[in-house]
Amino acid sequence: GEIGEFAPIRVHSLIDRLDGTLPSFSNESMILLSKIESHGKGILKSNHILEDIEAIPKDDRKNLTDGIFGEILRSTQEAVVLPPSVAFAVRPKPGVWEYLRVDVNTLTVEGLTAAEYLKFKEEVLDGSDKDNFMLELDFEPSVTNSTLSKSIGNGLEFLNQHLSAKIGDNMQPLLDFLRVRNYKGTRMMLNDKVKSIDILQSVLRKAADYLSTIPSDTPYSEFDLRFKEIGLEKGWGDTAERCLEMIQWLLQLLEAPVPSTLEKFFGRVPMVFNVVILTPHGYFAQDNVLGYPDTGGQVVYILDQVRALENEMLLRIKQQGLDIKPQILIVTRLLPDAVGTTCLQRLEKVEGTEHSNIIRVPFRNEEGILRKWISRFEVWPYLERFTEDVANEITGELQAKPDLIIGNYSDGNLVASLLAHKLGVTQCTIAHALEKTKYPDSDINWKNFEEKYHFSSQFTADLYAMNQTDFIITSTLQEIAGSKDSLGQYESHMAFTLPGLYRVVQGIDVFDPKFNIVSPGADMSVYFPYTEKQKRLTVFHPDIEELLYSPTQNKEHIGILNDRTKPIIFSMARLDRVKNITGLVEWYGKSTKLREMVNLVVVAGDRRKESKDLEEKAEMKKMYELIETYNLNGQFRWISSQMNRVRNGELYRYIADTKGAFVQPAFYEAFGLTVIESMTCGLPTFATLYGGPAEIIVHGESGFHIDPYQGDNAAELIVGFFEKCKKDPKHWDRISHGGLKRILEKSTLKN
Ligand code: UDP
Ligand code: LCN
Repeated sequence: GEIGEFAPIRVHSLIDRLDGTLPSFSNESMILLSKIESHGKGILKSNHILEDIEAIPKDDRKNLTDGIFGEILRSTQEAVVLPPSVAFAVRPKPGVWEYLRVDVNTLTVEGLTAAEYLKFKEEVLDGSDKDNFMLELDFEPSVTNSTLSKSIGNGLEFLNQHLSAKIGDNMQPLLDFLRVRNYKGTRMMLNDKVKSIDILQSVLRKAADYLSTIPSDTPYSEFDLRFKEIGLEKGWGDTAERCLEMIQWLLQLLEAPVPSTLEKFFGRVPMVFNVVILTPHGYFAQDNVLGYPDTGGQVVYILDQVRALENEMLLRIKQQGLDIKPQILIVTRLLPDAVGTTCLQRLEKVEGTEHSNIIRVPFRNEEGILRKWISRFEVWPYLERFTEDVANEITGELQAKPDLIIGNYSDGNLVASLLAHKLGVTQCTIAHALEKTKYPDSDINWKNFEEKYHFSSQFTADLYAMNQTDFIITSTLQEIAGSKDSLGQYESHMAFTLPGLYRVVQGIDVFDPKFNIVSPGADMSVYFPYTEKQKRLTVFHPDIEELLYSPTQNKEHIGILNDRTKPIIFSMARLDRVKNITGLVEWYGKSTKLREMVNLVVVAGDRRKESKDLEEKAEMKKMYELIETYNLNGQFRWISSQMNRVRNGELYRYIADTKGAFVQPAFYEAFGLTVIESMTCGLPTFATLYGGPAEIIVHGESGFHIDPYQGDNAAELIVGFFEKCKKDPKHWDRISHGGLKRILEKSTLKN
């Protein structure tokens, strides 16, 4: 009865099929279970389990893998061993998880809730203090979600269906919504004459009748007064044709709310004029910052997005017949000590826009303004006060409340959440990279990471923001729910534990319609194919040749390329550990064949000045050691970070002229703009199979996937490619074309 309704519901499709009974275990299953148990107390990853399966003689293995238990094992992500029990975290498909525990002595099986599984996991973690009263977090999804895999990341579509079902016959909320449309107090859409649904309907009919009698291109100004008289205000369209269209959609909606009409109608209702975009950390500027420790793709993404957004807003405002100047503010921190960049200026206009600015607000604490740069992992203590300061600054600047607040990365999303909550404004979240997925086991080992990375703060901020926000934009599907074989970045927040701190039993639902995928492209005026001869920026060639080949070694470049006729393999990234640039240098150093066939050039880190970033420092040291160990001079060039994007575009194309390739060797890449850039320039690309590139590239067609944990194989793959190109130069062209084709098909963010 009543209690049952509140008891946790256990839906264990796989486990139900196991039936909790012994007979479902074959002999082989038992052998395997004992084997897994024999590893002793601890956590096993899927590859360990696969190794255990492979150790079973081939013929016996078949019995094992054919059955339901085999099915479970194949989708097991993790097993927790605490003899005599073994618990399995099973992922039958992306975003769907089941947990079960087997007692190896009695061979009983029980299904577990996420909470029970996590508790069991906490027990095996050595040194973790047993906590019977640990905080448990459970975020219920916002609406009942679809569980169809194909609906992941198509939230808008789902919401339109949901909304049209919800509207049903009750049109009052729709009327209320339209009646309050205004810009700084000036009414739009409807005026006070429209008091009820009936009146609305008759006004719309009147307007439609009138509009169908006049030429479709009649400008709004010619019937402005007539509209006002019957109860309609500006905002329906700039011509008779567009007004009529919108009025007819609304008439249809009043009859019956069809999802597609709803989408068209709401797509046109003027709502967003002032946008605030938050990106607090780092160096955020338009010049001289790219390639610094925390200054990479996010900056490029936001600047491209702002230009595209402003264009779109201007177009829509005009087409709705409105005379309003939109405003976009990018809010970042002001860095008083950032000499040589604009990061010490309060206000900076975004190039190529009319109404978009960067506004900078300093980080403060009791002691005053924080003058120096600090790593993004250190910003947490400053963000609440920053939010207050930002609230004041933007109200002053906009003279209005923003209509939309967009957060970027964990810190920006936290500030956006606080601000949107405070001001009652719609919020959008963009993660760029969720660090939890980048650092393996950063949840269960959070204490080890804490001093350097403060993940307890960051993961908490992420969880809060992803649940607080109205919608989330991601670059790929994998970012949300991964793929058949890999975990999604958001998905990894569904259920996890930070032992001793809190346990998350329902962190996010990847089927939540708040997720929408918008894949960014590269700015095609900067990154275009090497074949577009007439557009090529040959003025940069002397500079680029100096960069690549000059015999001088200085703070800008070190290492000399002896043989200029060889193709170049190229990489460019911030010098983070996770980017694994030193890994690539090592693979190259070790591979005699690769060294014979190609030169290696990397742009990474800034040797022009002393680094303040721990990871960058360590990577630099490693790089110098590798140059020595493998005696790389003559075949390898290491170039300091390159901040001129336009010239970088030509650099990718110059590398393509050498018939070279781009290699992105990261241990994990959240999305990977350099991959997009190189493919857009027609440069064949090898990129990590962990993260975004797995989805961007179709292996063997539009580039290649490499496994950063298997350097020798990656080197072999690259050697194989260049050998094939030597025999058949068309092979290079095929991959080059394939990459470009893929980009043109996939990206939605175009300028
Ligand atoms: N970049 C650059 N100069 C450098 C290093 C990087 O211009 O020295 C640019 C690169 O072209 C790309 C961005 O910074 O546009 C890096 O984005 P990506 O998504 O590859 O990685 P992130 O740095 O965001 O992790
Ligand atoms: C941050 C990253 O690490 C990259 O993978 C993305 O491409 C970039 O942000 C832009 O979203």
